[in-house]
Amino acid sequence: MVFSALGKLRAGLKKTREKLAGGLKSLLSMGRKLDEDLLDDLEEKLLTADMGPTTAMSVMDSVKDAYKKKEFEDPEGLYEHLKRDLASRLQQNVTPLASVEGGVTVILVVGVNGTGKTTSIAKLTHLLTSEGKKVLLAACDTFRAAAVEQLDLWATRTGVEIVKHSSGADPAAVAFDAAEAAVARKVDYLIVDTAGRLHTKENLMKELEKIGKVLRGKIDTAPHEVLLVLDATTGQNAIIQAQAFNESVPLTGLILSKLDGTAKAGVIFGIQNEVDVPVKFIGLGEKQEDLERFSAPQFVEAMFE
Ligand SMILES: Nc1nc2c(ncn2[C@@H]2O[C@H](COP(=O)(O)OP(=O)(O)O)[C@@H](O)[C@H]2O)c(=O)[nH]1
Ligand SMILES: [Mg+2]
Repeated sequence: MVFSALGKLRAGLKKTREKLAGGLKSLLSMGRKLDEDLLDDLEEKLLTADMGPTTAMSVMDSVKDAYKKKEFEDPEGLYEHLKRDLASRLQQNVTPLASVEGGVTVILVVGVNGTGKTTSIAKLTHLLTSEGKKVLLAACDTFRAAAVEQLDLWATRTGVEIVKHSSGADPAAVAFDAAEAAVARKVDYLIVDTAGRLHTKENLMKELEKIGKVLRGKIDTAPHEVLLVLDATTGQNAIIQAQAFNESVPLTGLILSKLDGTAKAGVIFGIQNEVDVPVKFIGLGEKQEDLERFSAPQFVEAMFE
């Protein structure tokens, strides 16, 4: 059976749908009266959801405001209001993946170790090559021995070339060779894997700046995208990581990974409410086919219907 994109998303979001949407629905459709008591219960429910307290309180402000203005008259109307409110928080600044006309588009992929950077690069490579784009990979995570090998394996599987040095090499030197090769081979996309050591923020920043500078030496508008990978299963930690990275690296987009099977996908509302960077891709598994371009209306449909 072929899974449609929405079917796969629906399957991935099943646990969140049951927990978040199901929880709200059962609270708001028990034939209860629409009163302050119900609003208190709703607030309690939202505060324990993965969107985080800041976003939960902001949603409650919107609900209370609409309640005062009598914008809905029963719990079902309140549920519809909630759905619209949450959906609207996902639709800000949505921009497609950068694409440099007639040149190389450079994508820098950053994030904490284990969030899914390398796997997401493989999935993005598959998505772009299946659309006829020529992709080159740069193994700039030289910090861990297995990292270069892992990306190399994905290059073979996805049928693209890779620029790599041995592990322990200077990431900027890899970036230099990769940028040169990308221009010479006229690729459409150069995707750069990086190390993720957030606990030494200064070092990480310096390294990413150095990689950026070296890339610009060959491709003067690079990087065109800086994508941060966030692991949805870490819940509110993902919000904290997005804030921390966004303070030190100018991010252009987010990849929310591991949405398959987690009950914590509600974290996306917190991420988009508290960090002004759009989710561009979502990861729904470990295989190269398991990445989708983010669509807020589809996501909301899969989450609530
Ligand atoms: N279930 C699931 N696992 C994922 C997803 N993305 C990555 N992983 C797994 O998460 C682990 C860490 O991924 P990796 O790409 O090595 O992370 P990195 O350290 O950031 O490069 C691996 O076991 C991946 O297979 C996803 O969307 N869904
Ligand atoms: Mg990696």
